[in-house]
Amino acid sequence: MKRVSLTQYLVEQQREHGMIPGQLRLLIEVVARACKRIAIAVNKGALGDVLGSASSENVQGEVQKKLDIISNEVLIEANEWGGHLAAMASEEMDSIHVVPNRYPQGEYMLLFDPLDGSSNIDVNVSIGTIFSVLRKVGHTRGVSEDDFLQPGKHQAAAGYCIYGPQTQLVLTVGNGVVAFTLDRETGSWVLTQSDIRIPEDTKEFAINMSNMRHWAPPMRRYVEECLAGKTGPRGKDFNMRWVASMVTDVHRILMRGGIFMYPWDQREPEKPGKLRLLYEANPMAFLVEQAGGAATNGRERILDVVPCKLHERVSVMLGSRNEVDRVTAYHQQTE
Ligand code: AHM
Ligand code: MG
Repeated sequence: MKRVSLTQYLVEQQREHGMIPGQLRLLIEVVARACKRIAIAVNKGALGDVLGSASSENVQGEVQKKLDIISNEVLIEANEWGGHLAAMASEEMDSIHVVPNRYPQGEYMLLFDPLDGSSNIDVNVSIGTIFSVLRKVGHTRGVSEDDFLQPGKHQAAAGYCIYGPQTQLVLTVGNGVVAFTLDRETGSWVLTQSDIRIPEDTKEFAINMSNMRHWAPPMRRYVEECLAGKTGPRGKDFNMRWVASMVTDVHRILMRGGIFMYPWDQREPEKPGKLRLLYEANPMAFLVEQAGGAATNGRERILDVVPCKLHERVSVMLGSRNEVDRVTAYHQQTE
């Protein structure tokens, strides 16, 4: 089998489709390299003294795990000197990290959740790094938080790295979705899947069912109909999966279809949902759409949502198109 490396894939995309300017190619390669370092730390586990909590909280008031902090630092250190970035934003940082003056400023902005699914770190279940790339618009000098508040449809690239039985990088530059597997012996990312497609129909849903009594009526209706099985209105039996690592749950959907939902919950009525728009929902929505699926917040396409703040939250419904359309229609009917 001819092995295609990440570098070769990016060079060919640049040559054949003009999709990837040089700075963006460098950016993606640097992120992939940083993910390799995170994978090494994740794999060491207790042997590397990386498990457990640090004694700090992030801006969302969540206790940070040691690996959350390590992964955040790895991504920042790897990315700040290359000249491809103007600034970075992360789930683990209150405000943006502007590239220091001693380095040249590039035209891109990188957003990430350095280690998503933190609750799974200490129990040895798959976790991941999610990233999104935006271009700085306008030619004004400097960069501010406002530059990051762009709808997801403007992303130049997005992807995630999953630290599971295999370490894989799943990527879109707006020309379909591809996956690379890390070859540990050679240290290189090898293309293992191209043109990933999500089937339009599915019999599998993913949601944290323990919150069912707190959901809005359209959400309960959708899941109750799935649970009713063959003799219910859907006329088929559904299976359920919930890893509680968004990267892992979305990866499963990209590999074999399904619908993933993290809806609004009446316990915190002012919050639209748990997941963050800019570095969780947007990159996943871009990947899912590029694979032929759909992604909404129950009312509108996630990629159309115009953010008001950096750590904005959003309801998420994504995956197989016909199921996402159905649950979105249920929400729209009650407006
Ligand atoms: P995190 O960014 O703090 O890890 O939280 C996000 C995670 C997602 O990966 C996952 O889909 C969700 O939280 C799980 O939530 P719950 O614990 O309510 O099932
Ligand atoms: Mg997260």
